[in-house]
Amino acid sequence: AELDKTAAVVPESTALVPAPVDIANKLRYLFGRNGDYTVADAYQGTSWSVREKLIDSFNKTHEHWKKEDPKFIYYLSAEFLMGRSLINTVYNLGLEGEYAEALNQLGYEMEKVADAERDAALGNGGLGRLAACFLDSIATLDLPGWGYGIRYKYGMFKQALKNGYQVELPDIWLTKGNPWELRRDDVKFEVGFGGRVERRKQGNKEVTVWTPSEKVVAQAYDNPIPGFNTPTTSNLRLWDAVPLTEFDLSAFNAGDYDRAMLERERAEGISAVLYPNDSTPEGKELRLKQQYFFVCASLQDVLSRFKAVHGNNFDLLPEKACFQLNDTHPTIAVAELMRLLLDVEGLDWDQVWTITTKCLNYTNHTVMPEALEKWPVKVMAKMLPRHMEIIEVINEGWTKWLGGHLNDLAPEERTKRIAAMSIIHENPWNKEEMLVNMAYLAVVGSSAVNGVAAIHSNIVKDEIFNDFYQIFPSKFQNKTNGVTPRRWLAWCNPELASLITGTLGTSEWINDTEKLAGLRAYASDKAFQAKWAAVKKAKKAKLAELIKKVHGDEVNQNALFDIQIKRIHEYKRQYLNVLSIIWRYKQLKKMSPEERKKAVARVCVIGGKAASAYDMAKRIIRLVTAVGDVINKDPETKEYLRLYFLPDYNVSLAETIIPAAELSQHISTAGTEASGTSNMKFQMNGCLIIGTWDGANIEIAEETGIDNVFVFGVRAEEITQLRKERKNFKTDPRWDELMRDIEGGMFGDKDYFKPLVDSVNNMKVGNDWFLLANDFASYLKAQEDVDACYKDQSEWLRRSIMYTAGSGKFSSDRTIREYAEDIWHVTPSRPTA
Ligand code: GLG
Repeated sequence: AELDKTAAVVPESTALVPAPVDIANKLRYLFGRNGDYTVADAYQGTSWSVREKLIDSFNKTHEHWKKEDPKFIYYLSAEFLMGRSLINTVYNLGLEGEYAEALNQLGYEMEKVADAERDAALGNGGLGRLAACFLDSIATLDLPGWGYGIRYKYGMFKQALKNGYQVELPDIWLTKGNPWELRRDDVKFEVGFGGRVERRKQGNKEVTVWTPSEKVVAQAYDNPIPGFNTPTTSNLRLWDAVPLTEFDLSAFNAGDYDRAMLERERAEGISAVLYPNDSTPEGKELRLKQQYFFVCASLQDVLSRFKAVHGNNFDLLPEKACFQLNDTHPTIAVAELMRLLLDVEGLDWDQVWTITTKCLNYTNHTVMPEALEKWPVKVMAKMLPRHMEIIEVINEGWTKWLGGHLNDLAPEERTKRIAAMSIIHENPWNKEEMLVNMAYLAVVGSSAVNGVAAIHSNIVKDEIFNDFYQIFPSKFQNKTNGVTPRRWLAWCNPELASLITGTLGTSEWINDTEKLAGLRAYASDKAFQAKWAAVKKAKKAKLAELIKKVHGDEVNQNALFDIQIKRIHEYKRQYLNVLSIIWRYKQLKKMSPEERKKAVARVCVIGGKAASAYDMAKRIIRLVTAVGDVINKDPETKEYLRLYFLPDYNVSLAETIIPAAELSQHISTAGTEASGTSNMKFQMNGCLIIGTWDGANIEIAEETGIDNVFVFGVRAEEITQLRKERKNFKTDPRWDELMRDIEGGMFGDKDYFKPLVDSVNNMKVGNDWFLLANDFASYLKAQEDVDACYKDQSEWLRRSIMYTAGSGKFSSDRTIREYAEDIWHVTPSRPTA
């Protein structure tokens, strides 16, 4: 008999079940719980309930895109630092009222429940968080686009303090299940490594066959990304590495159980851990393996969808797909797309090169020379023999073309220039070794290359890739970073958001941050300033609560909350901040009790992780905690100055700290911080900035009004010269005094701090590469200006309002619109609600 199919039709959505009932249902049937819930249960029940609404929206969006077949942008990134999802999903989908009410009925508060979620920390810092903000904007702007990356089993390590030193603990984030992902058992691809390459005759054609010696399977997991104020829900597809067959039966039959298990471990090892290094790449083979693993799976996935619609009409590919390489990590995509089209699809070299370069674009995120990845030819030839061949052919063509193009140059000069621009070159430290320069491969293989702030993009053009820029000036662009105003203002600071909405008479600023400029009209309005101050006060109370929880100390909530949170790195100069805190402490000590009462009180907070192998950064953390131990206990001064290191800085901690900050520090040596993105988050939340003329600080100052920002220090153009002259630089007597204090053991741990002192003070050892001494005096002066301004609360509040008002440019919606128009050429495609 005919089956009655109508019986199996799913209703439009699960919206018909009231949320409290649905949450209880989820807890009963997914977790076997009947009442008596913990907060963790409430989180699980709520998330699994919200997940269904998210999937409804996801399915609708993808049905729509399938029908429309628009051009897609694929954001290839080794890192996506997503943080928590519950609040973001509920708010982006507009379900906050319904779920807050549901939780209330069950006896819970949304904020507490949300706190039970673990961060998805599949990224190190700015680069990974930028990718996450970009996905939010891509979905919000209805752009057909996906992220592609790796589903690390262990994300960024958890940082704990032991006696003031950093210790790293594994981030076991998936043990309680992950309601925000969807395993796609029907989406998996084989990825090979090693083996040999042969030419075979096929009819009258010669074909290349790569037979890998090792194969694993990439298993897809989809992470739906809800846009705000739109029915669009996009996708982040992450790959998990699994063995080819659950058990290698031949091994198993032979009784070789161990071998089968080893096979499994080796496969799973590929997606096991995120490399915890910021900026500097870890030159390990496993890292190259990870890069190839996710790039190979992602490209196969895109091509298989393309072929299902367009067959073998690959000339159409650049009109249907483009890829953004997030730093050099996914650069092997140049060779992999070539390989798939040449060897698997059988196209010709010239056609394939044209298609490949039309599809790919590259973003550079750092000027740190050690972060421009280079892989030894030997390593690449062994792991990816076919790719190495392809890169050699690309390079032959490239250098030959260069020879012709540069034929005005004198022969000797020309040879030199070609060698300098060759994708494959000698290792300058080891002439025996040849390297593949991934950044050069990315530049040659892409349509567009961009930096992430105006100053950085100029450095990209004028320094890092200047030879290339001279030949292809139009390839180079700037795309100043941005951050999502949803997570970083509206959702993490609802009090400020509602004040803004009430004042502007509309919440449209959440989608159109340029509207925040309307706040300028209120900047000097005393009544408005009072409301603004009240919000900041409430947020400061929350941070004070957190400090109490972590350190057990009550802090003066009327003090200026002064924050520096970011990865610990010498170029970011947390050390300089600590020096100024020590100086402040010493001045307070010299004052009479009466004088002290007139001083501006400060609560200083520093947070950030040091790469596990970055010795100097770990010493900096210890210096922070050691100085804090002395200052925070001093009965004479502790009302006026505190210093706390907040461990395990991550996305959700940032969501608590940033709204509470009054002053934030972005004090990298000019020309070293490509952009910075936390500076934008602080700005949105009305936090004043003390900073160098570096990265996006410059554009932030321009938008806020330069006089409202505490700018100090030397300029990027001066750095090279100052470095040459640093040996003869006459240091400030205050600097000398502080060096003697640390060296003399004022904060204990003398020997441990010696290398730190030497790195900036002993010209035979560290050379003070990041020029702390050069900026020291002007930094102290800027800090005095901060104090003076804080004493005039009305002026301080005026500036604070001007920051938020000037933050419109730094929405990632603006950034993504620029990418979409200037680089990707993708246009919005919105499903009907
Ligand atoms: C980099 C840079 C940051 C930049 C971020 C995003 O160090 O200055 O803001 O990328 O472009 N490696 C990074 O985190």
